[in-house]
Amino acid sequence: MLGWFKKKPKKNVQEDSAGRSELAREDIEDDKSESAAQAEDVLISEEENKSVASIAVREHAPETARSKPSEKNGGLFSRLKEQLAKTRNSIVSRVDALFLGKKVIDPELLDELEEILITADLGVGTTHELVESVRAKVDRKELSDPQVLKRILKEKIAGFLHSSDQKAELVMPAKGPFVIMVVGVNGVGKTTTIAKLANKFLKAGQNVILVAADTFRAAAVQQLQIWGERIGVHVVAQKTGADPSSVVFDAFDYAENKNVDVIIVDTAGRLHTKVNLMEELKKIKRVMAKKIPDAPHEVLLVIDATTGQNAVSQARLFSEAVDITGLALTKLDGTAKGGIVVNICRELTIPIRFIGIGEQMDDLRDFNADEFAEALFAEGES
Ligand SMILES: Nc1nc2c(ncn2[C@@H]2O[C@H](COP(=O)(O)OP(=O)(O)O)[C@@H](O)[C@H]2O)c(=O)[nH]1
Ligand SMILES: [Mg+2]
Repeated sequence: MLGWFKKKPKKNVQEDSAGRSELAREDIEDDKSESAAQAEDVLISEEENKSVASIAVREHAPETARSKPSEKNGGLFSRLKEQLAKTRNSIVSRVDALFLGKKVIDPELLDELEEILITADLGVGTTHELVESVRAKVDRKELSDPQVLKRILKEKIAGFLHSSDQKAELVMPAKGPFVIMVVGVNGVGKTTTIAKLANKFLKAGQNVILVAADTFRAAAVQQLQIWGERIGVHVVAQKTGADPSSVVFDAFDYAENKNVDVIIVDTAGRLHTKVNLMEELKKIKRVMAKKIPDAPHEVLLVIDATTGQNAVSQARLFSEAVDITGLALTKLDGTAKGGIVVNICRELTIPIRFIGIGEQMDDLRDFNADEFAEALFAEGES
């Protein structure tokens, strides 16, 4: 996802209402706007703040330097491990327990392994494939040690996580704003994810605005406005009940005049019974394209990892209506069902762009398959 922050060179002398875009990359840490600084007092600890700024700094870094583990990355990785502890325990600890006192890997043990993987929400197909590959190794007498089994599981799982890898990073348009339409059912974490995402762009020096196109609940518009104030970004909104497409239209007008780099659009997750959500989302998309031909450049579906397999059906449903281009999986910190990430990577061809691992600003992470597999199988701590 760093691609998003890399593609568009930051403007050095570009004015925006908050004066934010004119910050040179080097200045990001110490030259913050007042409102952003205020928001950080509340939301972002000093360490997190540094890591967010590192997104912008990494724009300059060569590939090799970026992939080298640093103390800062170490800190970020510990947090990832810590936040994935529930899922890790539901897989690794139970696999360990399974082998306790057992000398042979028998069919009964493999059945139990299957149950563990299903409970962690890896899905039936994924689990079956994993267990079969373990069974084959047992049959060939290549496997008797739980450590080896764990290694095989880790390798296979990492392989699945890579299956939705897509080389093509999203390219921010050279001209005009980058439009992200965020969709998903109510309560999955759309608005929160938007705030975290906006903050990332902000830290990378982009001029961001938010659009309150979830006009169906009074609280929704207000919630986005509160986030906008906290992180210091402009929110385009109309009153509750307004036509979402008209709010989007307003926002695009605003963006034209203000040199906006990124427009993030919040949408409803449920409508009044008579209005069809998917039809409404399609309409919003159509309206966007009328004003900015390639927009939306990204349709980001937010899904709540705690809903397990339901997440996969949600992804399919939304995909049919609005061509989802990326996924954000939230609440991985609160669930033992984080195995859903593996299943989604295997079942869907939509890349996971972000994972939400907590309520802090920096808890929206770029999804990295290797890092995720590593964190799932990490030993000892947290
Ligand atoms: N623990 C945790 N909570 C989250 C995460 N993302 C969102 N939430 C919480 O989920 C709830 C619903 O989020 P909201 O953004 O209002 O969902 P929306 O209805 O889709 O816009 C809020 O209480 C958020 O704080 C996450 O990654 N981890
Ligand atoms: Mg919302």
